[in-house]
Amino acid sequence: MRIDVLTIFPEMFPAVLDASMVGLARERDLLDVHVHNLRDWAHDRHRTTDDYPYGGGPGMVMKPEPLFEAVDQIRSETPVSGRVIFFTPAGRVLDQDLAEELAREDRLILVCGRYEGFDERALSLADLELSVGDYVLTGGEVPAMIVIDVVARLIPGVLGHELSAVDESFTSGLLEYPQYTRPPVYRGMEVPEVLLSGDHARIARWRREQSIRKTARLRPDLVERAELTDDERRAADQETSRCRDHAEEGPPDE
Ligand code: 4GY
Repeated sequence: MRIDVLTIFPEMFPAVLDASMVGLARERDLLDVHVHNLRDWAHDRHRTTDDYPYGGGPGMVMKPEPLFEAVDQIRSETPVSGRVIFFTPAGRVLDQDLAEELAREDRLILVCGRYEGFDERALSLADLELSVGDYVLTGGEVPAMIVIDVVARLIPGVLGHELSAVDESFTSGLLEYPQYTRPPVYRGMEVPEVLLSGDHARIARWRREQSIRKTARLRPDLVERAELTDDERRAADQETSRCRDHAEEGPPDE
């Protein structure tokens, strides 16, 4: 996959691109990332990419011309034009399903804004307006890094992908079960006996149940959409109502 990034802060990217699985995917030529400085498409000697908002108001707005010209040129560099993504809190919220869809693309063009936002006309360049969550950041660079990170680990051939992808689809839409490593007892806290038993069928059943209960407790919204058997659904409902009861009971008296 090829990813192009358009930003006025290209220096923010090397640490994320060089480390860990993203670095490995690039070393193995499974991922090719090009970071471009939007100021290279500015029209004046100060390399200006922002301007005052029409109608007044605080802050500055990203000028449309450098964005249009940069996207046009970057798109023309390869035969596949690629999906253009603008980062904004007003966009579709990223989740694992959308990440898997993006990981199947040959090419992505990630556009990072700054200041108070984009000239509305520039947004017509976007195939997708994307949000990484319901909060406001200072720019689209961290969201772009999130997209690079989330797709890198889904590209087939990136270390560990095959194995963990199987596990993820198995637990489809549930939180991960609790994990333990040595030592078997730490500060009085014991590793659950089942994990030391060597009984793989029992371990698999325990992990599945833990995933369901944990998800019901912490993310009841995810349990509603998860694929569960009738028995599992009952266990989840039991856990959800148990938590609700505790919440309604309020803090314990003295
Ligand atoms: N949340 N998800 C987000 C964001 C900052 C002004 C446009 C988000 O994706 N982007 O908060 N972005 C703004 C800052 C220009 C981007």
